[in-house]
Amino acid sequence: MSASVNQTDAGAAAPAKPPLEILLCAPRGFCAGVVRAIDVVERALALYGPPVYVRHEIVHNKYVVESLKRKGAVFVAELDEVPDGKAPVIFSAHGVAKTVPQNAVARGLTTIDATCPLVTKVHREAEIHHKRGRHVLLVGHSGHPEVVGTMGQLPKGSITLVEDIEQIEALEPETRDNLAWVTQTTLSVDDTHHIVEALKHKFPKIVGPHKDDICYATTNRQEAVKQVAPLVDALIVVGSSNSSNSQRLREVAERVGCPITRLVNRAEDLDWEAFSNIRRLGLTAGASAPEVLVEEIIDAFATRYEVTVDTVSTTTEDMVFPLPRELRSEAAE
Ligand code: 10D
Ligand code: SF4
Repeated sequence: MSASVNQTDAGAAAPAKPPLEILLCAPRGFCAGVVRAIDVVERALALYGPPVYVRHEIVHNKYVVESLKRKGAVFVAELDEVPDGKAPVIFSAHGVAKTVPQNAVARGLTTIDATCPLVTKVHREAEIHHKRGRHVLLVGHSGHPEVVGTMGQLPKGSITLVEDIEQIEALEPETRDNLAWVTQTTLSVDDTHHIVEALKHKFPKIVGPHKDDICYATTNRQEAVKQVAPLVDALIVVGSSNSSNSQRLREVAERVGCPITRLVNRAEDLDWEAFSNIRRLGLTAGASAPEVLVEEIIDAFATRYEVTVDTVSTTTEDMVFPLPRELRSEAAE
């Protein structure tokens, strides 16, 4: 009797995986403000011991927030959820209205401010305009915590939110001659340019920053996506859905004509159907998304494709922000 072997199982090579070229955008992922904000929570945990309270997600990333929760951070929406006592409360990277630290101090709470210095810079700009008697127009997205924080630097009625170009036509501030504009830091560079041009056209005497208040990280990540998106069949942005800068990256890719664009938290959120016929994939990450999640996405594609990875770099970054004084090692010792 001849030995029978199942020819399909033994000897046959696994079906070849289709090739996939991944173009990694650089810069991508963590910015200096996010690194600093996460460090603030970790150092506060080391210094005070858990729990430390954090008002609002320290940065808009689910993975980051969950990891810090496991280390003892307690995230709250408002100060009234923080119990009286010695545990500190940290303000998120997006910044807070003036009333927030005032209320915390009135309650005797220990506060640590993780607001990104580039957001604080916008707060100070708004304040200076107000002191010089100017009404301020803030270009930004309604309800975003950074917008709430910036508006909350000035007394009610001294600052008006401008969300889009359509709104400008109907805009009738009390004064036309004494106006200033500032912006949220994580907007679309192109949309903001058009909005600011329209403001200058309608109010020729309006004053503002040299270009805008969009930060270096937002600008650089959008520029890298602009370079990569026209070259690929699909582009994935790693980031959470409430992250403004991450949403803008997906939008930029879509606007330059990339046929498939997705904002995903993690590999488990990929809808594989959408990526079934692609040969080239663009990959980037929002300013609050950790690199480990980019690697996770690459690994997930590597189980289905023969993956090669190339980086397209449009600029390099070396920005570092020092920790708040009270957490620097010399102060902590
Ligand atoms: O939503 P977002 O882009 O403003 O914030 P995210 O936490 O995703 O990224 C960091 C940006 C900050 C803190 C705003 F400047
Ligand atoms: Fe700061 Fe820009 Fe990062 Fe926001 S995105 S935390 S403004 S560096």
